[in-house]
Amino acid sequence: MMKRLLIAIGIVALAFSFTLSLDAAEKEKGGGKKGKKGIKEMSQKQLVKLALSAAPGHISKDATIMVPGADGKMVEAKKGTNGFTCIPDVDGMPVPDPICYDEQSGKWINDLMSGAPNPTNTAPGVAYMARGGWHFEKDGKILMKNEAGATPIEEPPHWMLLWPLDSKTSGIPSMPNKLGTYVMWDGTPYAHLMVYQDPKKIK
Ligand SMILES: [Cu+2]
Repeated sequence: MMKRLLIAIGIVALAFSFTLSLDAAEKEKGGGKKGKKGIKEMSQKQLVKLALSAAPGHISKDATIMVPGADGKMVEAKKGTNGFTCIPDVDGMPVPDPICYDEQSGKWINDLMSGAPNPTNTAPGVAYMARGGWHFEKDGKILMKNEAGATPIEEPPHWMLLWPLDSKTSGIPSMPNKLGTYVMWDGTPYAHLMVYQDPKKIK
C-alpha cells in the first residue's frame, strides 16, 4: 500500500518515514539496497518525473511534488493547486512505487506513519499508485509493515479509497483476488479499499 503526508508537521513525518521504510527494506532484502540506490542516483528531474507517473495526468499536473533531497529529507519540488501530493517512492523496494494522494489521504497516511491508533481523515481519501506497489505477507496475511520473514508481494497498478471498510459486512474479499478489488488490512482501523485498476486509464 503506502504510507505518509502534508502540512509542515506531516512533511517532517513523511521524510522520516520515507527514510525508515527504505532502511527497513534494505535490512530485510538484499534487493532493497538496489531500490535505495536506484532512487538515490536519480536526479531531481527524474524523481519528479517518477512521482508524477503515479497518477492520471489530469491529477498529477496540478499536484504538489515532494522528492528526497541530498540528505534524504523530503523537499517540495513543485507547489500544487489541487490538494494532491506526489512522491517518487513509498516502500524502498527494488521497483520504486510512487504515489499521489489527496489531503484526506494525507491525514490517513500521516496517522499511519506516526502510529496513531486510528486514522483521522474525515472523508474518504483517494490515492493513486499507477506504477503499482508492494505489500508484505506472512502466514497468509498482509502485514501492516515489513518485518523479518515477510515476503514482499508486488501490487499491480491500482488506486485506493482510504476509508474504513469491513470485508465481512461488505462482502468484499480481504485478500487480492481475480475480481481485482479487496479490503487491505481488514479488521484494523486502517482497512481500506484496494482497486486494481490502472489510474492512467482514468479520464
Ligand atoms: Cu493498500
